[in-house]
Amino acid sequence: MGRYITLTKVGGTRAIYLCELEVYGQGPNNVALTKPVTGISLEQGTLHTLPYLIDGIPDTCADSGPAVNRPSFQIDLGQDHLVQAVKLVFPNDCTQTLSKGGCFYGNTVISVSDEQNSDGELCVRIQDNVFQPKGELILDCEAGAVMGRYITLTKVGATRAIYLCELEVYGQGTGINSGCWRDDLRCGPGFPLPNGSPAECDPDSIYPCCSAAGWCGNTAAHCTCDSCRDFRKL
Ligand SMILES: [Ca+2]
Repeated sequence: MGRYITLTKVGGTRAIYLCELEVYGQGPNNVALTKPVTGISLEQGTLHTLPYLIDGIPDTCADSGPAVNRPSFQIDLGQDHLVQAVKLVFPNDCTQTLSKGGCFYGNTVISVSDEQNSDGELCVRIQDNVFQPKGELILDCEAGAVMGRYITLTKVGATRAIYLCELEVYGQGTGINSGCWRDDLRCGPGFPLPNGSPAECDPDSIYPCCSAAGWCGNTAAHCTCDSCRDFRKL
């Protein structure tokens, strides 16, 4: 168990020359990563920032734009999940985003539902309108876990916009995926779907290509190598 992987040539005097160091293991999966996200009651001009909510990069933030009534973000997990916890990642510099309501997260509800544009069942409520400085907030669902496909974050009764850099969701899928790709971002013949066919990569996500090693991604090693497959072109 650990976070950092170190490769060392012990006692060596020669340099290290290596083309790839891959690591395999298990950790808690953010099941919201790269999933489709929509804004409810948002202005069209701010919709382009919505993917920043689920791109896995803490420095990119989604902005719901000018004050709107009851602003919401909704993530489509693609299939039912038993959602156990969520993590909110806030902007690095709240003073730059106060005018956007960047770090105030009181009276905020995170819910799980089976239907789009529906609040569904409560996962967790942030009661007090507290100032959340830079950093993150990890919250367990109050009832332990809630089953559903759509995750909705709503500022109830708010007139301030939402400005949030990442909404991570932790839970377990049911194993049933309506698409041709897997939640663990593996792909190719070595990583089949439940029906036995090779897993693809979601062409509408930020990881649309399958590498020779069987990982969905977006670099040249995923998209343009001889044995790579770019599912946006298929
Ligand atoms: Ca982000």
